[in-house]
Amino acid sequence: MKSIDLRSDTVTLPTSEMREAIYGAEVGDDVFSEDPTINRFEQMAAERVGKEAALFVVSGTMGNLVCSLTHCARGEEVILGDKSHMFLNEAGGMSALGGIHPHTVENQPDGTMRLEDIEAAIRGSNVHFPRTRLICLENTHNRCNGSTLSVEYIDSVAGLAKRYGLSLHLDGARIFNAAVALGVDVKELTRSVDSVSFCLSKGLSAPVGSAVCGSSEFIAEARRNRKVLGGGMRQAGIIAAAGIIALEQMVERLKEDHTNARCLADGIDQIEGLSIDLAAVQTNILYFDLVSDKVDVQTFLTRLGEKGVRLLHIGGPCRFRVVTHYGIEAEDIDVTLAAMREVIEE
Ligand code: TLP
Repeated sequence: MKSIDLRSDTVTLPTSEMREAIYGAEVGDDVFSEDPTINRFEQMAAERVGKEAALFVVSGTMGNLVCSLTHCARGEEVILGDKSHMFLNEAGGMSALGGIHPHTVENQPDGTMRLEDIEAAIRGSNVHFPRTRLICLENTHNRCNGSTLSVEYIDSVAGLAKRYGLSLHLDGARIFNAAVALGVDVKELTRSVDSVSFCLSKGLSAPVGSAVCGSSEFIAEARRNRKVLGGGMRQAGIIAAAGIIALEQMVERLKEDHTNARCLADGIDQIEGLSIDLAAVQTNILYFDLVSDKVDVQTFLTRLGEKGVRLLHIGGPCRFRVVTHYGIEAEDIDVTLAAMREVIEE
């Protein structure tokens, strides 16, 4: 029985091209900036998102943390969504390690924060207040149905940030999903942000790694902060080699994941006992609720697991998240839907 693991796109395995690239990677000491594969990857990453420079980091969490530390001094404040990954799922790293104060603003179901809410959260000059320094966006928005932020929206937040002398960071863990879903070049989505981090080890299937991109000056300082965190690696080209393949070969195929998610959502919508907001599904992440009185949440999860289908129980008492990715084929969607039907009917 094939395991259909829909818990996350982080479970993706490296392709054979990645394994070969890893095997053959030319390497050196990256703390001396002498790893040719890392240097190539960083140049490629920067070009891809239209920034001057890039830095290879081990994870999305490290990428966001390095950016927060680079933008903000201790006691300064970051405005970010109340459902953002940086706020909910990064172990409070910015506060724990950077003394940075998070100020949350409500995320709308489409992952945006209202401009007026952001503006209201910006602090005036007052001895009692922390100083606002940074605004963070997330695209696609994990907890808000994997929704995309449009170029216009990002530019409008950037305009607001500029007016108040603030920086703008984009958690672009799945920025290529957003670009593919919106049909725009990824550069459009990053053109007005000061920094962006994106992940290689989600839908792009590399085993490890993320990139942080921004101006040369910003990346020089970010490199220092990565070192502070113990993230200065030596022959790191071994892992960046897979990242190069990820950027070269794995971006366009993300649309297959979106198609599979759409088929899954349509199928879930047809199952009595499950409830889904179809209009919210835009990329490879979807959420649905179990509303059946025939089966409880734990039994639903366990029985699906016995049939080889794994999901995450997250986001609400009866809510589940499903993420499609490389390795999940169209026929797996049919198997998943049949399993869901059986578990509710049994
Ligand atoms: N998200 C993971 C879990 O942490 C929830 C997942 O399975 O979706 N930004 C966003 C928007 C993310 O979704 C994630 C990971 C990260 C940052 C952190 O990336 P990693 O796991 O590489 O530290």
